[in-house]
This record gives sequence, C-alpha cells and structure tokens, in this order.
Amino acid sequence: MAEEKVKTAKAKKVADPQKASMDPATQQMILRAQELGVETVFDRAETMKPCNIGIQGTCCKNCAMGPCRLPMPKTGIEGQDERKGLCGATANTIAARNFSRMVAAGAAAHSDHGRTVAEVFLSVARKETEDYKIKDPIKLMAIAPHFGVKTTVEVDGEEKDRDIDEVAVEVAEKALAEWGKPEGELTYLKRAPKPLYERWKKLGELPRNIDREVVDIMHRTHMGVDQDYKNIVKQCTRAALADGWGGSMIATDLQDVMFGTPYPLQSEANMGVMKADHVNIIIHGHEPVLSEMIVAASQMPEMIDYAKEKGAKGIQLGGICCTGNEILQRHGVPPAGTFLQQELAIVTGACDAMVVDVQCVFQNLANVAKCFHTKLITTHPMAKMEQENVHHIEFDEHHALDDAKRIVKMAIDNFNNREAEVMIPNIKSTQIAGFGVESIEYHLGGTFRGSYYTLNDNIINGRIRGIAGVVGCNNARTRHNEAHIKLVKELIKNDVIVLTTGCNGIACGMEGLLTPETAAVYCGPGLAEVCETVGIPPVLHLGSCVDNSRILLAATEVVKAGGLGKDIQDLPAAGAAPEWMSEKAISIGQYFVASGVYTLFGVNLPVEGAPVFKDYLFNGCEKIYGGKWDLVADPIEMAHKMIAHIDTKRKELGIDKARERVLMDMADRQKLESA
Ligand code: NFS
Repeated sequence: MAEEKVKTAKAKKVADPQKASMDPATQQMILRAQELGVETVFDRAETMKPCNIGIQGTCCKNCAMGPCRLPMPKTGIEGQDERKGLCGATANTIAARNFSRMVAAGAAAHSDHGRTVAEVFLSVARKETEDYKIKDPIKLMAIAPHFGVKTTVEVDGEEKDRDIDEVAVEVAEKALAEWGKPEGELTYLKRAPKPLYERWKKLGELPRNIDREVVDIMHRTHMGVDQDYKNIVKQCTRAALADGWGGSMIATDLQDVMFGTPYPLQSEANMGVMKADHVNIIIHGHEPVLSEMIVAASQMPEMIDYAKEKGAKGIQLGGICCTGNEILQRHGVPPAGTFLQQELAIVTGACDAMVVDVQCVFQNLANVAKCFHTKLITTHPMAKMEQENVHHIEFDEHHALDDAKRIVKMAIDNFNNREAEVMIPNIKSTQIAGFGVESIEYHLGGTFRGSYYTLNDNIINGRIRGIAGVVGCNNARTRHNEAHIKLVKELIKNDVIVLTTGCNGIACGMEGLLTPETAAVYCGPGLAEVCETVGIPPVLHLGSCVDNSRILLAATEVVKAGGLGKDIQDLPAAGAAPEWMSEKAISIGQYFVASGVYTLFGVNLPVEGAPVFKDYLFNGCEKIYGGKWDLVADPIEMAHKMIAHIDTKRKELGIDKARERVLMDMADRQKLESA
C-alpha cells in the first residue's frame, strides 16, 4: 500500500499524444517515448507551467533589489496605474525593457550567425581554405554594388569585368565591417523602398552598425537608464532593422554566394525520411557552414563504401530546424521534423548521430541520447553541453571537410551499436522547396522573364488576393503544427499566396502543402489558376529564419514592379508567426512591423501586464512605421484578420473592384460548367 502510494506520487504526468500534436508521426513517437520511459518536451509541458507574471512581461530582474513583480490586477487597471518597482519603474518601462532585450538576443543570434558566414567568406576570398568555393559568382556581382564595391574596371578606355577574387575580398571586408564600423549607417538599408528608408532616416532610427545596436539595448535597459517606453521601442527598432536588413540579409546573401542560390527542387519531409537500413545522421541547428561540408562528406564514395562495409545500405541525412532548411533549400536534404520533433528523431532508435550547432537545440537531447546508441555531437565553440555523453568536435573553416568526415565516420561506426528496436514512423510527404527572390522572379516572371510584373498583375486583377509571410517556431504550449497548418490552409483557400520560412516551412512540407498539386485541393479559384498555370505550390518555401530577409526583398521587388503603391506598407500583405517561441521571432516581428507590415503572433506576447505599452505596439506604431503588432491565438481568426487587412489595402489601392469581377467570372464559369 505504502509502496503504491510512493509510486503514484512519483508517476509523472505525461502528454496526451493526440492533444500534443496534430502530426500522426509525432503522435506515434510521443507514445513510443512514453512506452520506453523517455521524457520529452511534450511531457514537460504538462508538469511545468509558465510563470504567471513573466508571461505578462512585468517581472523586472535587472537589479538585485528585485526581482520586482508587477502583475496586472485581476480586475484590470482602473484610473491611474499605481504599480511600480522599487526604483519606480512602471509596468510600461519594465515590459518595454524585457521586450527590447528579447529583440537584442534575437538580433544577436541572427547577426552572429551572419558574422560567422562573413568570416568564412573572407577566408574563402583570401584563399585560406580549399573546402569552400564561390558557387554563385553572379550573385556576388549582384550584391557587390550594395557594399560600394566596383564590379568593372577600365582597361585601355574599355569597361571590363573585375577579377572575381578581388571583388570577393573587398565584399568580404566591407560586409564584416558592418558589424563594427565607427561611422555611417548599414549599407543594405538603401535596398529598401525609398520612402521606407527616408522614414527610418527621419525618425533617426537608421542602424549604425550591427553590434552597436545590440549593445545599446543592453545599456539602455540596465537599471536606471531609459525610462520612456517609446524611446526604448525606438532603439529596439534600430536593433531589429540591423537584424533584418543587416545581419540576416548579409548571412543569406553570402551563403548564397558560397553555397549556391537555392532554386526549386523536390524533396520530402517528416520522420519517415529516416531509413532503418541506412546510417542516419540528423543535422540540427542554424549555421550551414558545417552542414554544407557534412552533405559533401556523406556523398563521397569512400564514405558510402565505408557505410556499406559496416552493413548499411547507405547514408541518409535528415534536417531539424533551420540548418535543416538550409541544406533542404540547396541540396534537397529532407527535414526530419520541426523544432518540437528533435528529441523524437532520437527516439526512433535509428539516429546514429545527431550533429548540432547553435540555437533551438534542447539540452535534454543529451538525456534522450543516453537512452539510445545515438552519438550527440556539438560543433560550435559557443554551444557545448554539460552532460558527459556529449561529444564536441569543433568546427574550423580551415579544415571543415576533415571535421565533417570525422563526424560522418563516427556515425557510420555507430551503425552497429543500435540497441533499442528501431521504430521509424512510416510517414512522410513530398515537397518542392528552394524558392527565393530570384526563383519567384523566374517562375512568376512576365512574358519578358525576369520581373515581378506578372505577380503584381495577378494581384491587381484579383486572382491573387494578397501575400502572407507565415514563419516561425513551434511552441509546446500549443498543439504542435496545428496553428501553422490551419492558418496557411485558410489563407490559400482565400487566394492569399503564402511565403514561408523556418519551422512553418517544415510544418507545411510535412502536411504536403508544398506541392503544385496542393493548389487544386486547397486554394481558392484565383490562386489555384495562377499556381496551375505556372506550376508552383501556393506556399513557397524560402528557407531558414535568417532567410526572412528574402521576404523583405521579395516585398521590395513587388513595390518596384509597380502598380501596388510606393512602399511595403501599401501592399496587400501581412505577416504571422502563429506558434512562435524564440527571441529571434520577436526581433523578426519588430523588423517586419518597422518595415510596414501588419504582423500577428499566436500563443501569447509578454505585453499583457502593461496595457499602455501594449497599445503602443498594437496601435500607436502604425502611425509611425505603417506596420503594427497583433496577438491572435486562434489561427482561423488570425487568417481573417490578415485577409481583412489585405482587403483594406486593396481598397486603398483602388483594386478591390477587380477582385470582385474575377470572382464573379469564376462563379459564372462554374454555373456554365454545371449547366
Ligand atoms: Ni526560427 Fe529556425 Fe524553428 Fe523557431 Fe528555431 S528553428 S531560426 S527560431 S524554432 S522557426
């Protein structure tokens, strides 16, 4: 009896797989983990509840007199808000400080990734490493002028192309200087539509250099500095712009130059991409500098032969999170899952090695790996784990391919050590990924290929109602993938074309939404017609979260092509992160808002405890930037708010009538067909 009591007291609450995820593969593997007694994030979400004050954004722990906690009274605030911390900081100040620190962390994460890429690019340009090459010289020449680097030279009175290596070195040096130059402003800001650039300038919010804007936030939110939430938001805008139009954009561009600009390709998605009879290597994290080499190493005949010697049929790579998206976009390596599936990939019992770099990596992976034969390998000097079963093989661009070969060999050597019964869910979907600014231009280009004119034309004539950027993470506080999928389906049903990145892109791939055939099943008549004509999916996967910079530039191209206003804020467009969880998402949200986009987040936002600050982000910002924040937990309601915004913009542009005509034409046609 006593023993039983102890047992019941110890029995931990576990997740209900059906409630935790909408994805059948994930449900199967949650159950499998529970059968094996392996705890996952889904179970922890049952036992650990979020802090009620932190979630409202009003816990200040920036000095040792606190933490000062200022929750919203249950009855709300009537009249004067008397709440304050020991120093007198108001709820607005505290929430704005916390929010800005999230922007600083997010911008730092994206931009530091960018810095690594720029450093590797400099080594490549200086020919200090043999392992990487410039794969896309055309893109190099296209970005060089933005850094003020000349691409031609005068020889005997004639303009000739400059030597590519010379251009590369100059671009690399100029790019790296963006992190710390002492004067001026970020060079890529001028790529934005002119009115947008001028607005930032007038507001005094042009980022000076990337690092400085992050440091500025940390200083300003230190105890006793900036105590005006509006002024704090000004700075977090600067840091966020330094991310979107700075660190992230440079990361995307230089990765394209070194590893190739993505073009559409076919792949698959979900845990079913793992193969029981292959050596499975799961690549997880964000920086593609090492994963590029792992892809190369795993394709080498000597490695494949070695795998066969050990009894495997070959080597299967799979991605998780945005490193996964990077190698999907450029090499067609299939993602094995989103952020929330990372532990489950190991639970299959078939993961011979999981290689991680930075960001979105659970420390609990080490505990899960301990229950299986999986070798968990950290590779970044910045990201190690305390658990003893974790291996660290530090990446260095000077011997990157050797590092990668060592890792692949380690996985192969581990193939015969599998202990647990292998259980890979037999679930995966086909997908077309690899879109970008360039490929959209190509696929939706006009008769004279190479312009956004046809896309604009289809928006103007109403076949495409508008554009949505749907991005971001999973969050264990909501049902895995459900908000992503419901939102995207509702948007395409209403003729809104979707540009996706990050874990939303993986979720859409898993659900089979990234195929041209999807159009006939899920899209409204207008969008279906366009997709069928040009042979594209209604949801275009643009890559990782740093590749949200591709969405900014695609929007800029739409503005440039004409007919839809003069600025991003004029476009019939909206952005959303329905299952966000990371600080990077807050930085992304702020740079989209500051670029003129109506931006909706799901789950919650840490602003509820400071209603005045919240109102500033949700309403006041629109007058300043043209974009604003919103929070909507229900994905269908979120879709309808986005569509309502798109319709308002169509009306302002005077193109609302065109759409009514298109729809009438369709209805008439259907009537005719059924007659
Ligand atoms: Ni973006 Fe990509 Fe996923 Fe969220 Fe994490 S992987 S960088 S942060 S969880 S979308």
